[in-house]
Amino acid sequence: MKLNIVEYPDKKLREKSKEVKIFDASLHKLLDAMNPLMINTNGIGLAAIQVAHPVRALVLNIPDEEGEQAPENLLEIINPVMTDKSGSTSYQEGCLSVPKFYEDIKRYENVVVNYQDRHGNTKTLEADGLLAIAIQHEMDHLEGILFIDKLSYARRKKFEKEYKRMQKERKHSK
Ligand code: QAP
Ligand code: CO
Repeated sequence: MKLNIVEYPDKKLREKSKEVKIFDASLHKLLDAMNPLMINTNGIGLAAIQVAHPVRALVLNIPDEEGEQAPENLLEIINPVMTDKSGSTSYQEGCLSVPKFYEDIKRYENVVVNYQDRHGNTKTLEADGLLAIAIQHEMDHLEGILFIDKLSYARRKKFEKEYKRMQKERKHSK
């Protein structure tokens, strides 16, 4: 399965993703293609809508102390629902769909998420640290929300200007 990352300002990223109801081979194929794409593009999280599949599925792989993304640390999260949240933290976020741009974003410090695995089994995840941040970022994608939407008006303006300039440069070097 050949997947491409959808980049801002593509309107596709604004779509609300649909609940997964069938946990079949086509879902497994999508997840199996998303995982290596995330790793190969230096990502720690990727939502299906970022590869143009508007379904409530995402993958995460938070690097360990050595900075390695071990296959056994891969999380496949389907139909997530946040059941608890607390605290506040801030982190310099990026996004594979908004290349080369990073900004401090405020998130909950601790979250509890109910979700399903690739077979439809129900699971609960209690997360803190980078995992908690990443899961909030990825769950926003399911609603068509990007981290740049959380910037102040002034910072968003600055982003739009910088991003447009960068896209022009990228076009010329293609
Ligand atoms: C979301 O983001 C996230 O601009 C996942 O040139 C971000 O994997 C969760 C990436 C921060 C928690 C904290 C971005 C790779 C990867 C880029 C990513 C880039 C190459 C972003
Ligand atoms: Co993202």
